[in-house]
Formats: sequence, C-alpha cells, structure tokens
Amino acid sequence: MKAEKLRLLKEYNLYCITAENLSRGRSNIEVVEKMLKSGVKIIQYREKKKTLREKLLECEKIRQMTLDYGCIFIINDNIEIAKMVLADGVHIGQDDYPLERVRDFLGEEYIIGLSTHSREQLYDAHKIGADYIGVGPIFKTFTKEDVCDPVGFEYLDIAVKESKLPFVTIGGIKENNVENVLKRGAKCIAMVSEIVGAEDIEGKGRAILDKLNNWRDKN
Ligand code: TZP
Ligand code: MG
Repeated sequence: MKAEKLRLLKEYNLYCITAENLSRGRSNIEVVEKMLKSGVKIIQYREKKKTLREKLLECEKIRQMTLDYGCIFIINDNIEIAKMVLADGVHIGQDDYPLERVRDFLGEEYIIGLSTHSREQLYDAHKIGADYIGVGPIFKTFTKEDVCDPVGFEYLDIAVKESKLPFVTIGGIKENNVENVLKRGAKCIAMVSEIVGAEDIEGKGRAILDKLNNWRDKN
C-alpha cells in the first residue's frame, strides 16, 4: 500500500496546497473539488486558522473526495486529524513534533514529509526516516507567515544532486517561472497561491499540469 503511494508521489509532478485566506472567498472544499477536477493527484490540506473541530470535519470530506479521485491526501501539521480521517500522510516542519515521534504515532503506513532548507536538514531527513522532503522556499513568498529567507537555487541544486528521497520544490513558484525550476532538475512542484488564488482554479491546474507533463515528456 505505502510502496504504491510512494511510487505515485514520485510520478506526479504537481503538489497542490490549500489556503482558504487566498482563495477569493471560496471554501477549502470548493477549492479541493476544483483541484481534483483539474486532474491534480497530490493535495495537502494546510489550514492555520480554524478550530480542530472545523479542520477535522473538512478533512473528513476531503478524505472521501480524494479517495473518489485516486488522489494522495496529505495533512499539514495535524497528525491526530491525519490518523482520525485515515489520510495518506502528513507534512511537518522543522519546528513541529520530531519526525521519529510522528512515526511512532502514525506507524509505517503513513507518508511523512519534512520541510528542509539546508544540506544539513536534508541529510538529517534521510537519517530520521522521512518519506519525502520539501525543498524551499525557492523564491520570495507571501503565503507563509513564519517563512525563512528564500534558499534560492543553491539549495535546490544540492537537493537535485544529493537527495535520495523524492522531494517537492516549493515557494513562490508560478506558471510563469516554473520552467526555471524545472531546468535546475526539480520534478515535483508545490504551489499554493498560484492555484488557490486563480480565478479559474480548474483551468489553472490543467494548464500547469500540461506544462509539467510536456516538460517531463521532452526531458
Ligand atoms: N512552505 C515553504 S514556502 C510555502 C510553504 C507552505 C508557501 C508557498 O506558497 P506559494 O504561494 O506557492 O509561494
Ligand atoms: Mg508545520
């Protein structure tokens, strides 16, 4: 089961993350529905403002929706909710619970992703058993409040050469600059504001997927 999910995680090249505050008045559920219709196959629920109860109820719905579309469902931060709704995995940052504890809590079947910002964190992620890592922020982003300075291409180049784990490249990536990131060797791209903030989320998702798939087919 997990091996198959990890295979999909390596194969898919667009990783979409929710952000209701940037979604032009549309709910997380509406946004996820549009992402799914566009063909996106990895969705992360990221919600910093709501109560645990509200988050749980949304994640229950999204779990069912993602199952219906064969989409991988990752939850940011809330490892308890991930367990309660049987999500596919969680994504944690350097200041969240230590990964080893999250692994103890969730077990081997769950995918655990860890944000990294340096070579040291990359090697640490391999050692402590991350299933994939986040690499970024590549460019300046206004989406995340407590974000560190952009790591630029310097750390991306290190990840491309040295990571044995699948990685997701994130931070300020848009339809019009994604090619620069692909040229450095990134394969899976995470986007927040570019997709949730688009007037036509479905159209935007499809356009970016086409771009990423064309790139992969040519390279
Ligand atoms: N982690 C590192 S940068 C970032 C997160 C969640 C936000 C990226 O958002 P955007 O809108 O794609 O720049
Ligand atoms: Mg976090």
